[in-house]
Amino acid sequence: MKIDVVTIFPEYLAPLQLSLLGKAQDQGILDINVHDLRSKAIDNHHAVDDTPYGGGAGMVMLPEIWGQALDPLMNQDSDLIILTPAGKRFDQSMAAKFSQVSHLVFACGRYEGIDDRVRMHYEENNYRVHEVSIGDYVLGGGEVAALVMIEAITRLIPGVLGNPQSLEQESHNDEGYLEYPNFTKPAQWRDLQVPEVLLSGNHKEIEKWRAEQAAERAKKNR
Ligand code: 6GU
Repeated sequence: MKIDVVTIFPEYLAPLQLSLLGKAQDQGILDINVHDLRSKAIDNHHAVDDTPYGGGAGMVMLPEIWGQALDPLMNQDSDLIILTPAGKRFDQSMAAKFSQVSHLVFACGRYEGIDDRVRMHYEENNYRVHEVSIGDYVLGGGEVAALVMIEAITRLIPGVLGNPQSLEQESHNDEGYLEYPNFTKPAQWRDLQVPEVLLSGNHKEIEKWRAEQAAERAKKNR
C-alpha cells in the first residue's frame, strides 16, 4: 500500500518510521511519504490560511495550496481522506475497508479546516473522497488522527504484523465485541491468583469463561 500524508507539520508524522510501520516500509509492504504543505505556499509570507468568508473566528486553509499539493498525488487508484472533527467517525470496520485499497492520501487540516471547495473539487472529478474524524472531541489538527488511522489500517495488511493470529479474536472485530482479560506468568502476583480455569487445560471451559468475561466487559465499559 502507498500512503501520502500532506501536513504543515511533517515532523509530527515522525513516529511512522518506528516499530512495525518502519519495518513494513523496509520490507516494501508499505510506501509512506510525508509532504510539507507549506512548500506549496505562494505569497511572501508563505501563508497557508486566511479569514473565513461570512466572518467568524479562526482561519481557513487556502484551496489553491491544497490543490497544488494534492494534484500530483491523486490518481484513479487514490482514496483521499480529509481529516476533520466534522467527518464520519472512524472505527474498525472503516479500518478494514481502507486496508484493502492501494493508495491512501491523508489531508491534515489545521485551524478551522480546509476550504470546502477542495473536497468538492476532487469529488466532482470522480475521486473517492472521505471526510473522517477519529472521535467526538476536537484536536488541534489532523496529524494525530492520521497517525491513529494509519496504525489501525496498516496492521490489517498481510505481513505488517509479526503474528497474524493476533488479528483473529480481538476487540471490535465484531460489532460491540471487547476482548476477554489476559494473564501471564506468574500464576500468583501479590495477592492475586490467575483464574483457575485458565490453568486447567480444559479448552472448552476456557473458551466459555473467555466468552462470559468478554460479554461482562462490554456491559461494564460500554
Ligand atoms: Cl480528524 N481532526 C481534528 N482537528 N480533530 C479531531 C479529528 C480530526 N478527529 C477527532 N477530533
